[in-house]
Amino acid sequence: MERWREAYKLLADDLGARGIDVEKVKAALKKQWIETPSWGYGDSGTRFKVFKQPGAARTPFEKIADAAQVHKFTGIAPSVALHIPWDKVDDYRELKEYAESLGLKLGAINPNLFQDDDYKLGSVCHPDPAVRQKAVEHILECIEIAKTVGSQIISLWLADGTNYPGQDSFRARRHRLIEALQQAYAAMPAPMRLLIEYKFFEPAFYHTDLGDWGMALLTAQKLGERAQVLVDLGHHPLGTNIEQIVAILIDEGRLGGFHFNNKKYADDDLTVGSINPYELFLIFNELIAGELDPSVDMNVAYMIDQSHNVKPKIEAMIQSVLNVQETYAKALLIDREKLTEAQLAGDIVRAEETLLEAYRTDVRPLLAAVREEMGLHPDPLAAYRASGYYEKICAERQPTEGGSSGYPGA
Ligand code: PSV
Ligand code: MN
Repeated sequence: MERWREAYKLLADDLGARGIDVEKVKAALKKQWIETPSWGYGDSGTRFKVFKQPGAARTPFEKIADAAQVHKFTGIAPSVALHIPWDKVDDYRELKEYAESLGLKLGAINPNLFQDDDYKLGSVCHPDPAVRQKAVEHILECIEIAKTVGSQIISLWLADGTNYPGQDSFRARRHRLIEALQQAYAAMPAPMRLLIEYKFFEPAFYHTDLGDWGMALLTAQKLGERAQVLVDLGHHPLGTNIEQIVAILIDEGRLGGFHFNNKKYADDDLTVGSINPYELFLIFNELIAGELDPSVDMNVAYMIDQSHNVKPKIEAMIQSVLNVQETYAKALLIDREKLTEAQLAGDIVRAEETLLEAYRTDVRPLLAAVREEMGLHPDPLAAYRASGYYEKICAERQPTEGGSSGYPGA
């Protein structure tokens, strides 16, 4: 018998003894859905250098083919986010059908409001109404694409901000932002949602127009119920309590989505769970608490936002999906009754130990069992490596002149 099967038996017994319904945990794991980003599959770099990768996807079709590999081996990454115009094609129906032929859906549509010369002073916050109009029209174009491909999410990240004190008026920019987004929101048919992402600096270094979750939330509230906040884990100052932000957004019914990644310093695009796995666990603790609370309505899109410059892209994406899965599995093992009891009794040590008991559980045999029940190989990364797909794309795809994700330097 394979080692993991024996380990699973022991673990299932142990979880049973802890009062955990293993079948319920497995059912939740089978339903997990993590979207991967098209821009994670093409060549990309920093402003210093693009290290081109053999076999990197060069077209939207190739990006989708690579995303399909991630889903094929993990079983829980059934959609891919698009970025327009990086993923612009003549026929979006054809792109959708191609994705579907590989078992994928097209997910969030991300407008690009930061790479045109006109956007030097901003997009929807720009002082010139003509530039703002251009930005709004691009969002409207993305809404049309979303309708065509059957996507229900417009995911908006703005590079808008200023570099120098006095450069522009914070409040005037805010009014322009709200006015523009109101126009876009009005064009979005239900149940399409607008996810508003925030980031505290970069590329603007003095102020960002959507600098934190408060600014994003206030903006969402000015638009309507289908405007929600997107939390990108790399977009907070060091030391920020992200799990608390998540809890409050859930409570307000405004947590719309996630961009998973990890940071050591700022928006580093490191592999999710690679630097601070316990933080990720605490975030999932809040998410599961929200899911179990009938008084809140949750519809959260879980997405990865990572562009790997030096790791092989498909492997890095599989690794990332698995890290999220493992963390979710651990958080599902939290004994919530025990936690609430300890909290109400003021038993701080017991409360914390309840979290740690789940966090310290080695869930790998459980995940292997789930994968086997889903008809997957118990070790997705090893199975991908053995599949020959990487060798195939290296042989088939000759590198492009520039990069192909559209990312800076690319
Ligand atoms: C830039 O910071 C960024 O990484 C944002 O997180 C967006 O979500 C992403 O690019 C795609 O535009
Ligand atoms: Mn992001």
